[in-house]
Amino acid sequence: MPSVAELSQHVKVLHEILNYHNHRYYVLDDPEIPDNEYDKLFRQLEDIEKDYPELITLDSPTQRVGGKVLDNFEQVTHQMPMLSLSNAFSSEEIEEFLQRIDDLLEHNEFAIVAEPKLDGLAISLRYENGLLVQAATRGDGQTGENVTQNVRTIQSIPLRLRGLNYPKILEVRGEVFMPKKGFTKLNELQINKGDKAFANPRNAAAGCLRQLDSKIAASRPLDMFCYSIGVVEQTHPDEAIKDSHRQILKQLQSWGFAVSPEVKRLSSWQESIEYYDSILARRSELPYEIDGVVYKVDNIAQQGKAGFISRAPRWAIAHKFPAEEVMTRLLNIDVQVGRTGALTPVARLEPVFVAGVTVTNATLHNQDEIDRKDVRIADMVIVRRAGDVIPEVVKPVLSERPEQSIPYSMPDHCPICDSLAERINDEAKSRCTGGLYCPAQRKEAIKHFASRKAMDIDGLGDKLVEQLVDTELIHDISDLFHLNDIHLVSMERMGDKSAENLIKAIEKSKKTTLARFLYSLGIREVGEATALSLANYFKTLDLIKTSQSEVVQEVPDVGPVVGHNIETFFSQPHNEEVINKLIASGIHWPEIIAKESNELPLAGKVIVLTGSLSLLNRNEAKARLIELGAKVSGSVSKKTDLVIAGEKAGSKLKKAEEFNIEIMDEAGMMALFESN
Ligand code: D41
Repeated sequence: MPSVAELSQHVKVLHEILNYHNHRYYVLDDPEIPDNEYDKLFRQLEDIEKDYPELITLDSPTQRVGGKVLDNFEQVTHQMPMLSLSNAFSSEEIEEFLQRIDDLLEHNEFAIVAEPKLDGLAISLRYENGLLVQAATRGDGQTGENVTQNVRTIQSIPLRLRGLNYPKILEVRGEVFMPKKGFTKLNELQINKGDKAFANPRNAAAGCLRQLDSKIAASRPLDMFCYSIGVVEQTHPDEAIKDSHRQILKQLQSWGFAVSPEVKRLSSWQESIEYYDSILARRSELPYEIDGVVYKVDNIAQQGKAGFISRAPRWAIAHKFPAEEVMTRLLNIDVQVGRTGALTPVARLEPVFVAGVTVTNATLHNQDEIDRKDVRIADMVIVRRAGDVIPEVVKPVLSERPEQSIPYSMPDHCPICDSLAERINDEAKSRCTGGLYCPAQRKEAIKHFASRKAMDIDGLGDKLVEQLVDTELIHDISDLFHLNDIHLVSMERMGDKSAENLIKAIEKSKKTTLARFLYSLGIREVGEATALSLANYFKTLDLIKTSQSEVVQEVPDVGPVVGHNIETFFSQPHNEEVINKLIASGIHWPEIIAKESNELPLAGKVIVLTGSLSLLNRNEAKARLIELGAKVSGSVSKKTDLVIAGEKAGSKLKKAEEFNIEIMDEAGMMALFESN
């Protein structure tokens, strides 16, 4: 056990750290560490203060809710303070919350209303005689900043209340936020201008509200959902303001405010947990960032009965989601070599739990990205994983940067084969120039060749390919067909049975299609769809091999780059040799019978694909339609014969309806492919 003197020292250190981050977060709008890291430190201090109340000082960060206000904006004292929300991090804490309310309300029945917790900024709007006269940030709850000019530019906020039955004075409270799409666009603009990107939509929204030039603020996509009211002065006593939270929200909507579409009435703990789970499951689909859900007692009289503790109502609580941003150590940067020689820097991280999974690696993309973020080996970094998105390193925490740290540079030689690595034609990535001399590139080429959509060799996993190349049992893809079970059983984790199965799978893969074979060769930019178009157009490998780029470009969807790649690939003697060996070992495919184009089932039909498909990707669908004789067009016109509409189809589908064009869903398209 530490002594009280030691604890007192520790409390001082915590004050300093928390004050530093508080200032970054509240005053500068530029937090350095994720909220949950801050919360952890804050809880640590709270815990000590709970056990040793004598250590609580007036300047403790726990004794104030919020921070100082910058003096570039006029200060506004809230006539009615803006309360804060207590947080819960588990379903048990929600159970306790509901139990507490049940006690406070003396076991009378009560309803709970749930809504998502938007990750934006709380704000108060003041309307006098129906006109917006002032908008103020929450600040510390007592005093905020006058941001009226900027708020007036938010389209979803009424400058005059709709209808007539509004009070003489009305304060509306809610959350200002930046939708995800607008955020992405804004950051693209920032980067193109050479300005710093915002770390997340919340910071971007804060930056906009704090913008001294309201013209700049006007160009930025802010939005607001309202969730409560402050001061209300009635004109007539019979205009009674509504007596439940839900009625207030309805009333606010009628006055022209946006309210979350996810608001829901709940009647049990079970239902609140279901609500939490369902919103969490949809988190990444929602067009704005949320960091939890909020539960509130619906009835206003019951809210009054439950009362407050310090500055937070006892009738409301936020159930927070697991953090999407966490802090961890960047242990090292490894460089991976891809099939085409592209070098990709990969961050090796101290394992960290983020948004529900443990993350140990994150791509750093390329040198420019590393420079832009200035991430260095041994930095503490912020790692973000939103929804199913691949984890990414957001930025380093500069105040924790080790001394003597140096900027990171990608190696100028391939880390695997030591060939020169070059950046050509403004490409973002540098490439190993070793070609098939480079074992890494060969391994990737073989993995690609064997993959499901290529030759589909079952049982030839990545680890096995690596062993086979490392032990020099195989050198290129053609050697796969000379493997025997004696070779195979000498590999790690390879028994007689699996060796036998693999040999069978290799044998079976020899019977393939021209499209698969072309795809499996790994020609740059020749994906499945292009391979299928090439096969259907030329029908024989010989024709493809001998065609010049200009001829290849006659194939639908083949441009000069792909044309060039194909011509160059087949002009290399090494590739010619490998292909000959493959054919000699028995790879074959059925002849593609040349159908007269007007005999094809979709001959001459103009088809438009729209919306998102779930069973095929867009290019595959397109290639198969073309194969059946259709012309695939990008826009709907009177000449369109058929529109295939996937999920969330928008304006093209509408236009098709207007023009009375035949519409088919994805299932219909699949049935069409099936029957042909
Ligand atoms: O979406 C939110 N961030 C949100 C914040 C919400 N949906 N409801 C809230 N309700 C309140 C009370 C219960 C105090 C009226 C809040 C906040 N407060 C809040 N936001 C920032 C501090 C407090």
